[in-house]
Amino acid sequence: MAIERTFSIIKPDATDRNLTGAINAVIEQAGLRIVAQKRIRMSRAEAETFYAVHKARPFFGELVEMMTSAPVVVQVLEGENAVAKYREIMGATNPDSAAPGTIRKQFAKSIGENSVHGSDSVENAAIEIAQFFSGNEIVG
Ligand code: RTP
Ligand code: MG
Repeated sequence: MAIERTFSIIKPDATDRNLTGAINAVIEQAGLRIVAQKRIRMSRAEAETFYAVHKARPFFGELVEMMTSAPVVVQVLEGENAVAKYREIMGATNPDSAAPGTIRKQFAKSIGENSVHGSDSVENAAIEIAQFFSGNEIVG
């Protein structure tokens, strides 16, 4: 099994409800290690860059508004198959479709306010990590 790193965001709807610790407990219980973490207020430019792939989608404006509306916690998670494992414990984008026990099933409010982000590939994880962390902030 490959040891990977993935990029995670605890989104505004979750920080707003004081759920950082509860979500981190799910992450750690799944065997993923939080090797970097900081609480930031995402700027509009950062959110637009981060979600640039969704620029043409009808929900893009709403998504940028949401991501900049309150603090987020950005994280690097490390472990075996970290990218796929985190997507699995996050659950489906829409919490109504998410499997029982997943973060989104337990905590998400809606398809937009869905509590967490996780990278969808090892390649994108590296790009996303580099957007928010310098190498010396990640301690494996
Ligand atoms: P993420 O990128 O945040 O980890 O989520 P994901 O892969 O499960 O979903 P994706 O399709 O990449 O969508 C990115 C985020 O955009 C918001 N969204 N809103 N209103 C809507 O129909 C809608 N669809 C997506 C969500 O916050 C989603 O996580
Ligand atoms: Mg995505």
